[in-house]
Amino acid sequence: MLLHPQARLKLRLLGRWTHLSINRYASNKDKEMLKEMEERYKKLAASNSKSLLKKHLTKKIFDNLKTKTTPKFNSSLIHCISSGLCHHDSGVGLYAPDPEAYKVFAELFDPVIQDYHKGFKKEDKQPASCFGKGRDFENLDPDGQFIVSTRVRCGRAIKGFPFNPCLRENTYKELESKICKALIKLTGEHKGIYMPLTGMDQDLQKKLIDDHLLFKPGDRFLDSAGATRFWPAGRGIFLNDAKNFMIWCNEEDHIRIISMEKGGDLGRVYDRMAWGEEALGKHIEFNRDERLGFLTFCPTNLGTSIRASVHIKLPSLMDQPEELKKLAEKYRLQIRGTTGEHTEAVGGVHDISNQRRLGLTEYEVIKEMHEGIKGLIEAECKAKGA
Ligand code: ADP
Ligand code: DAR
Repeated sequence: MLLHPQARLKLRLLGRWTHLSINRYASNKDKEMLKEMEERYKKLAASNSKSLLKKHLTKKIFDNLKTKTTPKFNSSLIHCISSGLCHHDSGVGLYAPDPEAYKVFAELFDPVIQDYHKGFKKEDKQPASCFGKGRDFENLDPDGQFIVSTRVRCGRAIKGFPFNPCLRENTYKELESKICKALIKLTGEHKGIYMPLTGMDQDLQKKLIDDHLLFKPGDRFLDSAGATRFWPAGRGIFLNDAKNFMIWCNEEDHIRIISMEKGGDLGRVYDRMAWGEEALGKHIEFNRDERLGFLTFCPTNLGTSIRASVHIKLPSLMDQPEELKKLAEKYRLQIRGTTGEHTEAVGGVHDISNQRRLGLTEYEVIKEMHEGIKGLIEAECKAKGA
């Protein structure tokens, strides 16, 4: 049975997630792999994909980068673009296999970063962290008319470690062990328990996912990016006693720090995440770049790496998709479905969050999202009254 080309490529690329180097391209196998990457690139270039990879990976840049590798982890271009080559419906289609990739493949990363983060140019620099105070952000929906729940998360990488395509089973477990040693030191409202995915009861895993607490397995974009190998080794979730603070271990990033609760109290949810990040940072050295801020696997999460979202019902606005799209652009908001990225809304509940994470302080990111949601609620009330 002939494998579908995409599956064949994925198996070949994933099957060979060894560290390719320039001289290894000299071997026949790697010449064949380079040829296959070029064929897949041509298909993407000829497709009607709307991904940022397609938009910014010109033939000139492709030829300049196709045999480059990163010095410490020997990552190559295929490690960066495999997901976008496999999935033309990607929004971005590009990941960094290790921290150095942002410099070695800057010719591709910089235009994608500038586009996604709405103008962060290659000469720009992430401002110093400034979390501010959550109390500055009042609850936008104290009567609970629109906002079902609020969530604020950030991603963190542990200094010295590469990202998914370069991780082996033992390094996933080493990362998990480092993270767990820090988690047991959390106190107060952040105190809780760590549950590894390995051996987790399937009903418990489904409940945690259904309650939006735990990540879903098998994301096809992450799979093709080499981010699901050795699953579920080294993956897990830390949950505090009140079930409103979570830490994800080795999903897409080494660490995701998440605060979430019913209702619209953004300030309280934000403070809980910020204090959790500060507490964890006392025991783990996060990887923060001078120019790009906190480094992450995906360039969309660089800088503050903060995504602040509401699950919200805006029935009148949802009936005017063009108006909603214009407002989302005006307020720099991203609209996702109920169960996260690349999903549809269920029961009229959308996940709406800030788009920009880089080029702003943490406080400014939350302020931008807070003002955006406020604007959407005002527009909804106007549309309802119309
Ligand atoms: P992220 O990249 O921030 O983790 P995803 O889109 O992958 O975001 O969503 C992860 C999970 O978080 C999904 O189950 C999604 O439904 C849930 N989620 C996101 N925002 C909210 C929110 N405001 N309230 C409840 N669940 C949320
Ligand atoms: N699915 C990829 C990722 C885009 C950004 N979201 C992340 N990193 N979870 C895409 O290109 O659509």
